Amino acid sequence: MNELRHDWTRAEVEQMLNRPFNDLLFDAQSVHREHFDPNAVQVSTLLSIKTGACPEDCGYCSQSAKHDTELEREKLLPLDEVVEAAREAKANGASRFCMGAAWRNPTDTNLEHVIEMIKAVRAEGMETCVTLGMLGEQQARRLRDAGLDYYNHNLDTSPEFYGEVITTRTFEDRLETLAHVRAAGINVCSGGILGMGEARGDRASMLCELANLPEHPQSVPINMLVPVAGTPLQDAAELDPIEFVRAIAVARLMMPRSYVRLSAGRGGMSDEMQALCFLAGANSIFYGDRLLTTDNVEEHADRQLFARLGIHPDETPVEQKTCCSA
Ligand code: SAM
Ligand code: DTB
Ligand code: SF4
Repeated sequence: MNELRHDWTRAEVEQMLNRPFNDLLFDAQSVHREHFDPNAVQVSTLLSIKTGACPEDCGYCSQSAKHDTELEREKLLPLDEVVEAAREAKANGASRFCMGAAWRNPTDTNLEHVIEMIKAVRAEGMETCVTLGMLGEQQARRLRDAGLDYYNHNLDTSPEFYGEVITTRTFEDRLETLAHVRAAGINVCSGGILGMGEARGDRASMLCELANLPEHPQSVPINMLVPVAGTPLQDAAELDPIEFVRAIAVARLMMPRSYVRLSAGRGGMSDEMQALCFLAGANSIFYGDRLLTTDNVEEHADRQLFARLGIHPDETPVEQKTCCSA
């Protein structure tokens, strides 16, 4: 199980998801400890730098202009507010600062502003990640030249289920953006959302797509749907937590050297479920009271959870995580 594979079939991944839970978790934890400190969790903090009024129609999202949510739109934040938020995140123990903008894609002028933010946040001694929507080849290179560490762009779900959730851009569009990011030499952060009404086979298929990319994404965020009132998915049936843990374990087995992030949706998870996710190989979280537009777990609760589990924040510098491993 040590080799990095890029030739998974949906059927074999489904079989992995179907395994007896104890066998699956044992193997995932064993593989996890071959590659990582089992008690270290990477800590990232999110900031929405441009909020709402997005032209895309992603069925889960509070920020789509096509859904009638209560969200207040906000223009691109001024640089000083971003730097202040990054300083606070660092003081609270985060090592990576992730900035998200509700765009279909950034204009070149947008990109100029974001580049200023990336440089300023890096100057504070933090790793940087941005998620700005679709990206052209040249734009990816400009971000690389600015020193960007990670670009987040999720596949979100399986190619088969995708059309049920998003119609304004295709699964292939997403693969193309990821190719541009990879070609520029920026670390890829890509994962998806579970609990949108997809079948187990769709979870298998999404994991297959992620692991069969030419390089495994260095960071794989697995979000549990945060149901937002006014979105088409507001009433989606809750996913069995055990199914979610299974998907984390299989992600760990398929992408043994990637950081698997227990992402949005932790607010709806018990401490015990999160502990199972860490046991299954999750080793990154979003920390801070807010995600982009919705509430996250409160910081004091996360500190308590880390203390109860004997987990410490991961401090590996980005240089040691980049390239060559995937
Ligand atoms: N607009 C950019 C884009 O879509 O590429 C970046 C921001 S978008 C909010 C980033 C990711 O957050 C989405 O791809 C999705 O996976 C996740 N996300 C958004 N809303 C969510 C929700 N309600 N629950 C869980 N995950 C969510
Ligand atoms: C990711 O996979 N999850 C983060 C980040 N990448 C940008 C976003 C989660 C958003 C949750 C809903 C919200 O707060 O708007
Ligand atoms: Fe826009 Fe991103 Fe939300 Fe989709 S997920 S509606 S692209 S902000």
